[in-house]
Amino acid sequence: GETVQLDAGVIDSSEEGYCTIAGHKMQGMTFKVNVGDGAAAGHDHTVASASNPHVDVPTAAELGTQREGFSAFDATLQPAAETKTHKETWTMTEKVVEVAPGIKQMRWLFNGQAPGPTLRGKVGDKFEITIKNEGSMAHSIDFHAGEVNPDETMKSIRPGEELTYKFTAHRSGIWMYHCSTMPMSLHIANGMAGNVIIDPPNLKPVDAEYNFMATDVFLGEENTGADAQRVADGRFDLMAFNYYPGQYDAEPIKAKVGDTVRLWLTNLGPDQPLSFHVVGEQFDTAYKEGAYLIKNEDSTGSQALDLLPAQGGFVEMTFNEPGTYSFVNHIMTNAEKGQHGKFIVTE
Ligand SMILES: [Cu+2]
Repeated sequence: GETVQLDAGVIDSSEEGYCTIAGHKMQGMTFKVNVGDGAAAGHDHTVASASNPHVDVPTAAELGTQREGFSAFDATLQPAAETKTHKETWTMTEKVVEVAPGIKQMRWLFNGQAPGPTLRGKVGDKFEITIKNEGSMAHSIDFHAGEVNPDETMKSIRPGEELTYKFTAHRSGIWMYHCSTMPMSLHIANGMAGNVIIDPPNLKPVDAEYNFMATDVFLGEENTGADAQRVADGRFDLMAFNYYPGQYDAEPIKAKVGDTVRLWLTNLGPDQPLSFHVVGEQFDTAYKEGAYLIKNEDSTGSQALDLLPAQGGFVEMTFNEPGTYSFVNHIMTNAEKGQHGKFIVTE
């Protein structure tokens, strides 16, 4: 609420000014003093996000704004199918879709979606997934949930060709899969990854299960997709759960007081770490890479589950009071880039 006045004396050449509080200059709190022959100076919209040469990157305030017609990726997870052999056929395609508010670009897709379809089964189940390349470039697949000879099963498949990838789930856990055609970082960044859940024994019943995959978002040209050089340099523009920044702020997930929920998490990367936290909650059960960190057996709790790219786990918690509970990557700058969402809990 205060005002100060600065006497800068006579300014006889053009110069720039900015807020000296850390980070404010980067956020665009700058001005120019143009000294010339009296002609009006042009506007300068230079802000941090303009460092992407292709698009204006949405700001934290623009991400997650609720708007007409928006539909978030459905994070609801269904129980494992009652079958011992899971047979599916997936296409591999490329398609222009909205990847952030107001931004469309090419995505590379398993079965028309990013993240790709989730597979769920039990230890001992067999999986036979046929992938048909209906795209314009070579793709492939690598399921971490199985042990196979990579030379044959993970080979690149040319457009018009197909391959059936067979594996048996010998161990439980939540496993990443991804296109393994080079550069893998670019195929994953453009949408070609997902997860396979092999239920650990004796999972307790819960009121709802959700599936959140952490993903780095790279922007680029509409007709090509993520800027390959920026991906190679690790210069991500936004961050997301399930490939779209802020989508569960735009369309929050609903729950009831007393609900116990299980949140399955994988970090698809390609590069950034995840520290998953729910504001106002504590996890009474946390499972990471095949082991329980805590198991709702005494009064211990957990505040954040850390997952590096390709790691997975789950957390469980109970909503005891109505309210708005945000879930975030507690690497806060990544939350502010869109790795953030909300549960709205009502009576
Ligand atoms: Cu691919």
